[in-house]
Amino acid sequence: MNAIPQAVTLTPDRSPTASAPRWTVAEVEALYQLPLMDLLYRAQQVHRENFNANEIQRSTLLSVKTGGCSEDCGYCSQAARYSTGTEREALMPLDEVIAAAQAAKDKGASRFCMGAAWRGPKDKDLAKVTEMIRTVKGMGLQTCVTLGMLKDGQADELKEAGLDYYNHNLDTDASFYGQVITTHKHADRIDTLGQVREAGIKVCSGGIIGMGESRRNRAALIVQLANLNPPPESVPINNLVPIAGTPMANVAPVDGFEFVRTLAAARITMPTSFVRLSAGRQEMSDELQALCFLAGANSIFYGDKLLTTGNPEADRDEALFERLGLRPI
Ligand code: SAM
Ligand code: DTB
Ligand code: SF4
Repeated sequence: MNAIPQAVTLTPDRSPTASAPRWTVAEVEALYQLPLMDLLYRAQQVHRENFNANEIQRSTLLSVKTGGCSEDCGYCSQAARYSTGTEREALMPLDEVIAAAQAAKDKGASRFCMGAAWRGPKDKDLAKVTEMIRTVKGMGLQTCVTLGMLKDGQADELKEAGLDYYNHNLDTDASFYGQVITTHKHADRIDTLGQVREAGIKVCSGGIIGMGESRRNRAALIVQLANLNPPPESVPINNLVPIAGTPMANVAPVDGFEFVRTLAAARITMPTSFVRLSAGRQEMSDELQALCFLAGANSIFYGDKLLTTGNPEADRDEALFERLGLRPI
């Protein structure tokens, strides 16, 4: 077998006695620079050491509070300041959440993720969300919420309600962040992740590819995620869904293989995390999705809608799983 070219050490010491492994941007850029076949081979090795490579986790999303957000995230259909056509809606009543969660469970999802277009939750809103979490958890689904930045004590309330995962994405490299979002900082996002971790909730955090960032920015995002101690249990990698009316409506799409490389880099640097092939899947061919799974993605959003944009129909995903011999977990 040919050795994989290694300009630099590609795997830091991850033995139990080693201090927390730290990846450098140079090391992750070196992964990106590998010939694709070598990179995929390496990602598969790491994947198979830690997971059954034929199993995929499925989470279903529901937007429980859509639109009207105060923040200026340049990619987002829900930011009030951009004319995207997304209507502002009130927090969804509990019975509608229950109906959606039941439908997701019936379709075979293992986790139900509820998203709200907030900078962060107000205490009176949080009380309603904790009720949703308690109810969905009681239906036998894992729970995840994404509510924006948390204030002191809010993570404990979520934990107490039975929350399994909190999603809060770093979104992009700290040095590119200011070109995407100005109304809050990358450091604010790290702070919220710390509060989530401290409360004993599992962390779901990833980012978006295709916002005009460089490969170095992509490598730096992966490093910032992988060097969280511990790394997030769940890492959603989104391919930008361009939204008319936002500043990113016309950004040139990233090459599909570059997206695959990003998933492989996430897999290699975060060996035991679930890496989720997230937004942008509807625009991908079945073959590109299969390459993403080969690169180590082992989770998807399942159901015909993300928050405000489309996702492949559950039946199309079922058929793809069948054709690839993939099993849900
Ligand atoms: N307001 C909360 C927040 O910002 O954390 C939760 C909802 S926000 C919509 C959740 C994540 O969805 C964002 O952090 C971003 O990574 C992803 N996202 C939003 N719009 C997207 C788009 N057009 N394309 C790809 N990913 C997107
Ligand atoms: C994540 O990383 N991606 C999901 C979820 N976490 C909340 C959201 C994707 C949103 C895509 C654009 C939309 O549907 O509005
Ligand atoms: Fe608001 Fe979240 Fe959209 Fe940013 S990503 S505008 S915080 S809903």
